[in-house]
Amino acid sequence: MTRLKTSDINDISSRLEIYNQEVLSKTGRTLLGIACHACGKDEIQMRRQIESFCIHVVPVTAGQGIITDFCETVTTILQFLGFNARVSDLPDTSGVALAFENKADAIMMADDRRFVGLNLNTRSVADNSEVTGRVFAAALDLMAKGIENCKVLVLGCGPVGEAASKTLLSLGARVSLCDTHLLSARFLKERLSVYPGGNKIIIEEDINTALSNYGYVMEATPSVNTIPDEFISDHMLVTAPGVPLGISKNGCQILGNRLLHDKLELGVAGMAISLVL
Ligand code: PYL
Repeated sequence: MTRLKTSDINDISSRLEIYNQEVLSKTGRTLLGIACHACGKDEIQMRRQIESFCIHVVPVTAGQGIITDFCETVTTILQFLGFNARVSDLPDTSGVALAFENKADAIMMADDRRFVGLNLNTRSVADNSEVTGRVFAAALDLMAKGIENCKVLVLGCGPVGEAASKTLLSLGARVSLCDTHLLSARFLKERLSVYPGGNKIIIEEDINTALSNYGYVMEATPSVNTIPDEFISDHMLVTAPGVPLGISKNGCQILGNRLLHDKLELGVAGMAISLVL
């Protein structure tokens, strides 16, 4: 997993309204709407519940330590969605204890391995990688106005690509996998074979050849330039949860409204909604 830098996230809070409108124009739903779509929850009902849902975002000093603006940005995204969210006054163990003592409904926190949401009442865990794959797959379904029976190329067979593939299969898409490590693609195909449609998964061994044959792409790799400009076709739709973005600035210009990418917003929205019963 790529560790975010402050420079990756320090403009998110100030651009949330603009980004929400951008997401709405690309998918027909807002950040909240996509998160609800991904979690199979009713948006109207969620709006009623989230105002009283208290989330403490707890800084974690372990490992490489705190990323300046990370907890503040997560909290601002949650508040934008309507949650009663705050950054904990204390980090680590003390912050977790404070959340329980203040009867918070949930905690969000991240070390160098995992970024999770924890529902303190139900004990449910929302993992950022899993949820991010799910919400970006849901977003692709919305952008495509229904992904059922469509061929989708999933680039990157890590935790995000795996979650995205499971969601795409559940939506009836025809999933193909591609990874620089062929074994990763083979192992994921094996794990997905138990899901409906999983036994029809194709492994694409050459990404550039593959890109010319797919109109729908999920870019879930931690690499840059995964999708070279010359392989972007004029009807391609791309959702890209991968950090850093695997498409060049020029590639982003070419794709325009046909590309959806962010580094925290959709994943945080999906985590929070998945924590609310
Ligand atoms: C959650 C992000 C998405 C991509 N990479 C993940 C990452 O950067 N993880 C590390 C997060 C560390 C947060 C730090 C803090 O400020 O509390 N422990």
